[in-house]
Amino acid sequence: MTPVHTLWFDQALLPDGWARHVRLTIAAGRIAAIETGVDHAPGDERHVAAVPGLCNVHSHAFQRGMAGLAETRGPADDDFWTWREVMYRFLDRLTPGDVEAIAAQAYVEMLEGGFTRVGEFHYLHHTPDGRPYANPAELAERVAAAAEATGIGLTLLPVFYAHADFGGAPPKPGQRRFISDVDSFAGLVEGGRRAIAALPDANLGVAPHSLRAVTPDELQRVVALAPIGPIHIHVAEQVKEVEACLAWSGARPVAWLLDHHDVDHRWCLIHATHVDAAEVAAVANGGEVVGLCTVTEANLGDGVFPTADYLALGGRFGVGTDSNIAIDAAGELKMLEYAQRLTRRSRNILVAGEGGSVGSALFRGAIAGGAQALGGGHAGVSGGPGGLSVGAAADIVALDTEHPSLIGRSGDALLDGWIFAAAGGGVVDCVWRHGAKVVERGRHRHASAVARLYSAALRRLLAT
Ligand code: NGQ
Ligand code: ZN
Repeated sequence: MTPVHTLWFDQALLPDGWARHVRLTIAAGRIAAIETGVDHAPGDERHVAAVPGLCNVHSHAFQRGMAGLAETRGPADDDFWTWREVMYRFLDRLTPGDVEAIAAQAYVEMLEGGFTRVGEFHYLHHTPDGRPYANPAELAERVAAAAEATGIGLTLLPVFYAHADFGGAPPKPGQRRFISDVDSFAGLVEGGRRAIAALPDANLGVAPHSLRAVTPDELQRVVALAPIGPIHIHVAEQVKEVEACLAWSGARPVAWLLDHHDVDHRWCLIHATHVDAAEVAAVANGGEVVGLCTVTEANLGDGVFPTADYLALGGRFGVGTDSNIAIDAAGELKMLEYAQRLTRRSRNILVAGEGGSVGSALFRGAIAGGAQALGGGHAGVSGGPGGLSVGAAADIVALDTEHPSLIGRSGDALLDGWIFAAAGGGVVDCVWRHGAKVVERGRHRHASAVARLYSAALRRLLAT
């Protein structure tokens, strides 16, 4: 029998805007009906304010285990590339059990913060000595197990990684756990498909790691392995990367990609940080999404994407927690606006028109772009509309309107209070994922068990 239940909210953010007295009927994990302007009925579970769960378009779950461990200064100037060395040393020793325990902790934190789906950009494929596991998709299965245990929606993005730099440079020893050729990668994609088969509304795409890590020929063949799923790629995160791409091809990375591929709505350009005005316009006028991970981009000293110019041209974006240095959905949206305020020395930038709420514009933008980038909410089809709509997965966040930063507010002001004024969290009250309540009073139902496994893994890893 299909379980059916009803949730009633005093107010809820629907695709057309805030509505009052909203009843959602949930059946088999999906929103079967939406009524507005109705009284609650016996049997309705009642809450005050509902918003759709956000999509986290870009995560490397295992990096949660090294959060805060790369904040001491090295012998010379530190940058993205010295951080990457620290990251490579950390991942060197991870076992499959570690990968699962760390991912589960990361996913619990994502759900507790209001993310209900994650795009896992999964590139840790092999054993510590760089050989495939007996089951080549072992680590994808660990990621899927973490998603299953925590309930988060999973868009698995197996990563193709073959080279250390533009021009097909051979991989470095620190990259040995990532490396495939296109044929063995096709096996990883198939293994990924099997790994997620039992998960509700999981989705599968492919992720060529970056233009550095693939040759043009490999990129063509990897993209062809995902005829319908999302395609994610790191692009133009570092100035050095832009310069290397110019030296190699005469074009900047984003321009090169747009020139050589039919970059459509299935593509998500992660960290399109360093783009010139022509690239901004071309991406905004195309169908793709940019994946902005501003907390990580700040942490790694990447630079600032010209978000205001891009949005003014109608560009679409999703947000991601990437390195998982701090897993905080509202914090990602806040940093997006604050980076613009700091560089432009003005306020209330990423919203069009007088009277517009910045928090609401950011939240709704991230809902739409995130759904497009990860798909899955609508029967595994990339590009679903997202949000609380009939047929969508019941991925719902109830806000604690008694939080000091939300008191006395309604509608968009709740989003502004959450995003800008509620440092330290505490705003997310309940989260339903695929219709199941996985977070209550801000706490995931398996938080303690997941934390125990995480803590055992971390103690062992940090002791060695
Ligand atoms: C990653 N992370 O794959 O984890 C990358 C670093 C690289 C970010 N770009 C490695 N934030 O890009 O080579
Ligand atoms: Zn990344």
